Amino acid sequence: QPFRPNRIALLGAPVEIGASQLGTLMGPDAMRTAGLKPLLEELGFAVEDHGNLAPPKNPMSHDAVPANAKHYREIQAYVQALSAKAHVLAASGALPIFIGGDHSLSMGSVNGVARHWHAQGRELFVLWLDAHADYNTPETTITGNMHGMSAAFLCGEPGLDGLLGEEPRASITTDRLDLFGIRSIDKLEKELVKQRGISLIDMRQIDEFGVGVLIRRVIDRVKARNGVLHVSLDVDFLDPITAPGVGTMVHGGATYREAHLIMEVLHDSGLMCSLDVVELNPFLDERGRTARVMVELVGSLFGQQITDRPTPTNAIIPAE
Ligand code: EXY
Ligand code: MN
Ligand code: MN
Ligand code: MN
Repeated sequence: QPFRPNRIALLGAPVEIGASQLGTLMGPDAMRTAGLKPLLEELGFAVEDHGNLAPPKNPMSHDAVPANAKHYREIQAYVQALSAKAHVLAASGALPIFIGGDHSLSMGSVNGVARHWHAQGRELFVLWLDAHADYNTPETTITGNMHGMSAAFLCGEPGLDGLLGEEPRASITTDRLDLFGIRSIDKLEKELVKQRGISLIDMRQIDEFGVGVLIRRVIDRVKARNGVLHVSLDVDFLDPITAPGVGTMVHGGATYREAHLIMEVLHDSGLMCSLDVVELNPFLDERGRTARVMVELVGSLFGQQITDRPTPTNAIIPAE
């Protein structure tokens, strides 16, 4: 059954050390400046802004620092605090929007949300809208940047086993992750994704079949298992022409309309239970243009539209 709360909980997670290029620290406030809260209120939601998460200075940690995971201790503090907070927000019945901050934050946000929904007996699926698979582990990574390891961690891959400390690890199974918009993947990462049989939609499939057909397939899979959907939206999913304010630019991304269509169809589905908007880097942005685009996309995800929907489900969808 659809999940349509009328309350939204905003939480900034201004982490930037999971990436090489600093600046996502300013992401949450840029989204606020771009008018996120009033736009959601205009759409009829009660919006609680919980400010920006400040992680504890010295986290409880008994594990050894793994090799090839840069700034592990600081990210560990963030992820543990964020997982706990995400669990509380999800349990409050509001729809949490986690504003980054680099993509390492999703190891905390998704874990906390998954803990809540799995306790409700619902399977949490994750739609990873990104130019990258973020499926590296400390063993496979080339850069050591933890924002490239988030999806792998969430699927229970080894190498960061002590990251959550006392926080229970609510891994999702690999058949509940949809990598969507991929156009940059590392050699070992690609082998691991293939070996796990993870659903990966790359830009070529988007060009050949169109996002409308492909996003409906993701929705049908979630619906078929009465699941709920966490959307993890990385700014670099979009083409750099549309979204230049990002540290890991890759040419040939989703157009402004392709991104909006995905949001609009997701809105119609009523499956979304939580959202990350990550990797917005105001330091690299052009007069707030990217922050504004991301706020507009969130508007489409929460029901901003010209004519009432949903499109009749008899829309033509090719066989699997
Ligand atoms: N695959 C590269 C790495 O692991 O460092 C690039 C990852 C970019 C991650 C950004 C958040 O999507
Ligand atoms: Mn990412
Ligand atoms: Mn990315
Ligand atoms: Mn295209």
